[in-house]
Formats: sequence, structure tokens, C-alpha cells
Amino acid sequence: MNDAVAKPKTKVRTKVERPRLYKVILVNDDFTPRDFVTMILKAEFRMTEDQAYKVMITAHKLGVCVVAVFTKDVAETKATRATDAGRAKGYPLLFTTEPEE
Ligand code: TYC
Repeated sequence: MNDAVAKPKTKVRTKVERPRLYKVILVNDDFTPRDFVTMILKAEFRMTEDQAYKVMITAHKLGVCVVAVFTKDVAETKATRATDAGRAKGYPLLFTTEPEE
């Protein structure tokens, strides 16, 4: 009787993976003042004056610069807040997000 009951052949295995991280990217433009970009980087991304200046000047020279990496939600929220802060002053300042490889 008991021999007729097939044993389950599947095992439940929980797989935990790290969340994919997203880069926040600062995009250069010709209008936003350098000081304003630096100020936003300090306020939104908790950078020192030195760090913020280096990121700003890299975007200014090369066109873009990676600011930092976060989980998707955090990256998108920070990029939106930083972009909106520029828009509120009438600047075309842009922060985008992109998944890490
Ligand atoms: N290019 C701007 C200027 O010369 C400064 C700037 C730097 C703007 C980086 C945006 O992401 C930026 N005033």
C-alpha cells in the first residue's frame, strides 16, 4: 500500500540574489551654472565639495559622469529629485539612470 505512493521528486530551494544596481548619470548641458550642479550633487547625493566638483567637471568635459550606484528605486528617486531641482530654477539639468552590466 505504502509502496504505491510516489515520493515527491521536487525539492523547494530558495534562491537569494543581490538586487541589480542602477547607475545615476549626470548629463552635461550648456546652461546650468557649475556651482548649481555642484550644490545639487552635495545636497542630493551627500557628496563633499571636492567629490561634487570632480563629478561636475567630468560631466562638463566628457558629456556624462556616473554619480553613484543604488537599487533601482533609490536611483530613480534621486535622479528625478535632482532633475526637478534644476527644472524648478529653469535649468535643463538632467540626471538619468541605467542598469549596471
Ligand atoms: N556645462 C555647464 C556650464 O558650463 C556646467 C555643467 C556641468 C552643467 C555639468 C551640467 O551636468 C553638468 N555652465
